[in-house]
Amino acid sequence: MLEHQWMMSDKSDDDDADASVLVQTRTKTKRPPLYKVLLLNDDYTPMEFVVHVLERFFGMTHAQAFEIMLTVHKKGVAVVGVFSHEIAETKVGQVMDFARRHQHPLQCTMEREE
Ligand code: TYC
Repeated sequence: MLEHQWMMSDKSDDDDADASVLVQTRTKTKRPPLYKVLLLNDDYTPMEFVVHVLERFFGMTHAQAFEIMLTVHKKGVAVVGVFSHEIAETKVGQVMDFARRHQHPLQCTMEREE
């Protein structure tokens, strides 16, 4: 019985500063960042090829694709779409792979939106 005396005098186990205190925290849900997919101009990729890329991978009509292609041709670069990181990476990969397979130097990149 003497061995159990310490249990009665030990007060360090049930103070008000213990782990059973629950704190309500705010649920702050930040939306994930978006990424711009950019098409770059060059001197060699045929205009028709760029138009085809924009129709095929970015769902543009022929008229939309032609307009964006001309913007890139004149200004050097244009945003061709805004996507999640994963979708943007996929689009860039698809365009780069398609251009390489056709031996065109067309460049496509992505950039995080502000
Ligand atoms: N500048 C190219 C030409 O004159 C056409 C072109 C347009 C190339 C857009 C790339 O992203 C591009 N043939």
